[in-house]
Amino acid sequence: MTLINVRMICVALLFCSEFATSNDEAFEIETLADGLDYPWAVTFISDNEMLVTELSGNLRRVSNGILNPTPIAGVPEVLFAGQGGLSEVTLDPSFADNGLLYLSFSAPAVDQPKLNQLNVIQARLEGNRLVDHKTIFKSDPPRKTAAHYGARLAFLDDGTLLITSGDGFNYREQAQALDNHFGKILRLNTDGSIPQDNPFTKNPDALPEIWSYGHRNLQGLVVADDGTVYEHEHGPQGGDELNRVLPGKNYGWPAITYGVDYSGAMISPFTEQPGMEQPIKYWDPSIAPSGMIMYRGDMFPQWQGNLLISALVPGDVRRLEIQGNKIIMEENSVHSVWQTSQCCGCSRWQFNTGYRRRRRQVDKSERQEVGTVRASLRHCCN
Ligand SMILES: [Ca+2]
Repeated sequence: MTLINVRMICVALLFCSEFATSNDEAFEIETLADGLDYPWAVTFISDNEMLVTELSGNLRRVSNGILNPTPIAGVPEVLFAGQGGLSEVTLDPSFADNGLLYLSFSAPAVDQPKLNQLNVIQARLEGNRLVDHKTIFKSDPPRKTAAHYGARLAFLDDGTLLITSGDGFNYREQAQALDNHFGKILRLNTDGSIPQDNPFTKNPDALPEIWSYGHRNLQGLVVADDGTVYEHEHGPQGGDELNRVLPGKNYGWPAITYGVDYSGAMISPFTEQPGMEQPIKYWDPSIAPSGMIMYRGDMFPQWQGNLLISALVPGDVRRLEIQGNKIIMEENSVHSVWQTSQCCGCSRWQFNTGYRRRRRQVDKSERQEVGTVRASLRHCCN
C-alpha cells in the first residue's frame, strides 16, 4: 500500500468517526459552526462566545455553538479580492473592561482607488455592533496587488501591538528597505502612535514603526509567556519559515532564502549572509502555514508551550516542541483543519477555521461551497 493510500484512508476515517490521534493522545473533533464564507481568524470574547472574521467582509458571532445569522454591524467596507479582505480580529488586553478590539483588512487607498492598503482599526464592541472606530495603521506605500498582506496582530506584554505586513508579492525587494511597510513587522501603541523604544527611532532613514524586516508573507504570530515572538511566513517553493523574531533584526527575504520561485527560477543563490537571521525551521516541501497558537491549556499538560501550526498544504495541523532556539519535535497527525486559535482558558484546547483559496477567481456559488464544506470550527477534547 502506498503512503498516499494510507494517508487517504486515515483521513477518511477521521471524517467518518470524528476521532483523531496524535503521537500520545486521542481526541474527538466536533464541528462548532458551519456555513461560514472564507473564515480567516477567530477569537474568544468569553468561554462560550467567539468572533470569526470572514475574508469576504463580515465579522460573525458564534454563541454557545450557534452562528448568529446577523453579522456584527459597523465593520468597514473591505477590498475582497485575491488574498485580501477582512483578516485578523484581536482583542485588547483589557477587552473585558473596555470592549476594544482590533481588525485588519485590505481596502482601496482613499485618493487612489486602483491601489490598496492594509488597514488596522481599533473599535469597541457594543452589543452586536462596532462603534468608536479609529484607524491606527495604513500600510504605505499603497500597492497594486491583492496578495501577501500578512495582516496578523499580536500584543506584547507591554501592551504594544505587533502588526505583520507582507511583501505585496510584487514588491519583495522592498522588504530589505526601511522606508516602507513591505515585508515588515510594525510595533505601535494602541492609539496608533509609535513607541519611543522601537529599534529604528534614531535612524533618520528608517520608518520608526518598523520592528523587524526582511519578511515575505507573515501568516502566523505568537507571543510566548516569556515574551519570545514567533512568526511564520509563506516562503517561495520549499522556503516556508518559522522565525524567532527580535527587534531590529533582518530576516533576510529575498536576499537569502531556502526556496525557489514557483516558476522554478532562482530567487537568490544565498541561504545565509552576515547580518541576516536564520529561521529556526524551514519547510521543504512547503506546507503553506496559515494560523499559529501556543498551547496553554490544561487538558494536554505535555503540550504546554508547544506551537500548533495549521498548514494549507496538505491541510493538517503541526505540533512543534521547542527547546531554546531549536525545534526538537514536529508532529503532523491532526488532520483536516486550516487555521488555529485558542480559547481563553476553558476546557477546549483548540479551534480552527480556514479557507482554501483557489488559483482562479471563483464565482459566488463555488465560494459558498468552499465555505460550507471546508470551513468549519472544530472542538477537540479527550
Ligand atoms: Ca528568512
